[in-house]
This record gives sequence, structure tokens and C-alpha cells, in this order.
Amino acid sequence: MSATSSPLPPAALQASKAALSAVLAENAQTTASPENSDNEQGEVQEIDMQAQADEIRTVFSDPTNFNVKHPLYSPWTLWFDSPATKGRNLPQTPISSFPQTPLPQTPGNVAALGWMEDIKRVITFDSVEEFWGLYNHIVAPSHLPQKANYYLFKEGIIPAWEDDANKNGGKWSIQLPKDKNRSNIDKMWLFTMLAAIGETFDPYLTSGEATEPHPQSLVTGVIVSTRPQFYRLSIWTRLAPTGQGDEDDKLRERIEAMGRNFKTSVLGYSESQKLQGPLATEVEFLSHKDSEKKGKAAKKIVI
Ligand code: MGP
Repeated sequence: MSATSSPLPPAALQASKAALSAVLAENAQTTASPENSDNEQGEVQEIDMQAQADEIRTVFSDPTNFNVKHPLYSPWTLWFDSPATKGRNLPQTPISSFPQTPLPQTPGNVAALGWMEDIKRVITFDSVEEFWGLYNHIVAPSHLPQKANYYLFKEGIIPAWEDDANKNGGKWSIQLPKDKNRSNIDKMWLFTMLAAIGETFDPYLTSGEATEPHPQSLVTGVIVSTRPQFYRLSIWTRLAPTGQGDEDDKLRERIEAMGRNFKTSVLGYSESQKLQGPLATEVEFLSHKDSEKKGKAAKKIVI
């Protein structure tokens, strides 16, 4: 498949391209850096362009025998649970070369042990190619059993409120009735994952507003859940507005922009579209602390 003939719609293609272009820029920098050169200054080099072209096979020119990978901004881990994974050890899918390290015994990980018991770590990947390899091998959400979840989280962050990266955060989510969305959910999940790994959700990272050299994305992970009558898509964030402190308004704006991105660029709705209906919710943000309270006095943001 060539990049230009991609069947992806513009939003997803943009996300995928963002992942790719970041990678290419980084690769170009590394390759162009003088420390990486064995040549004396001023030395004229003969380059066999044909041999070079023959050697470089990206996934776009050769989907099975490519020899160049495009690293993502950061590695991601896919987790899964369903009624069938309860109490079982699943083998790892053999398409990733990423080393699997045991989970560190942080207080958050220890506190989440009960919740994490049936959630299985499937695979960690750190390149665009491995992501597509994984995507082509796993069951799509429309074919998952009821009460199953895929959790795609940044490597090192577990899909639990208790993780240090999540404990002060929250989630954007939307609930979609199954009967009307069976044919959409797979694409919606794909575009959600692409926007996550391409880091296009958080406007702070893409607007050029960020002042630090390596600004941290607010996104920690994305989830798709299948329930008997609906699907749910969620984006988890590191922080959630609290209504207090000088920086809170800015954070709220950033969080709201993420929700708008999710609703319009990723899910394909217009900003003013009303989505609430039987078994359907609007695109809504809730802090994890409020989720834990199970709705008691919860302060939702709705886009
Ligand atoms: P859920 O699966 O996120 O919600 O959480 P859902 O789909 O509305 O409920 P379900 O019963 O249909 O699955 C369900 C329950 O799991 C919560 O009420 C909590 O008790 C527990 N739970 C969920 N999460 C995300 C966490 C978590 O991160 N940590 C812990 N300790 N429990 C959690």
C-alpha cells in the first residue's frame, strides 16, 4: 500500500502522517548529525544511490520485507480483558521485538493489583510498522465478546486510576449504542489509536505553543469497551481540571480542545451535533476521582 493511495479518511491519515513525519524528522536529524559521520571534513564521498535505494525498503514499498521502521514518539502497550481472559495466562503475540519487563512494584501498581488481575498485557510496540502488524492481527472491537476491553496505554503506565500517571487525571468518553454503530466502531477505534500514537489529540503539542523542549502529552491511554448494548471509547488524561489554582483555566481549555478534537477530527461529528439518546452519551469528560465516586456530585464537561 502506498501512502498516497491510503484508504484512510483525512483525519486518520493526518494522524498517521503526523506519526510518520515526526519519525522521519527525527531520523533525518540523527542521520545528518556530524557525530554520526565517519568522514573527514571536506572529504568528497562517492555514494552509490542505486545501492542505497535498493537497500531501503519501507513498509509502503514492501509490506512484508521492509527493513526500515519508523519509531513512534513513545512506545505503547496493548492490554486486553474479556470474560474469557479471567484467571488465564495468555501467550504474547510474536510480532514485537520490544523487551517485556515485569511491572515495577510502584505503590500505584500495588494498589491496582485486584483491578489488574484479569487485564492481560498483549504486546508493546514502538514503531508505525509494528502498530500496523498488531492491528492486522487482532480481533476488531465489532467482533469482540460482550464485556471486553482493549486498553492502549503508553509503555510504563497501567490502565488503572491508581497509576501515578492517571491518579490526578480523567477521561473523555462517548457511549454509542451497538445496533447503530456496529459498522462504525472499528474505524472509530482505529482513528482513536492513530490520534493517540500520532500525538494529535493534545493541541498544546501541535500548536507550537509549548515552551518546554519535550512537552509531555496529556494523553496516557485510550480504551474501547464492548458492553451488551453499547460500545464506549475513552481517552485517559494525566490531569483533570479541579476548578482551583492559577493554571486551572489553561488546563481546562487544553482538555476541552482535546474533547473537540476527539468529537470532530477523530469521530467525525460536527461540534454542534447532539449525540445523547437511548444508550448514547455526548462526548463527556469526568475526572477519575469523580468516576470512583460513581456519579455522586460528579462534575462533567460536555462537548
Ligand atoms: P468500568 O468497566 O470502567 O465501567 O468500571 P462500566 O463499563 O460502566 O462497568 P461494567 O461493570 O459494565 O464493566 C467498572 C468497575 O470496575 C468500576 O465501578 C470499578 O469498581 C472498577 N474499576 C474500573 N476502573 C477503570 C478501575 C481502576 O482503574 N481501578 C480500580 N481499582 N477499579 C476500577
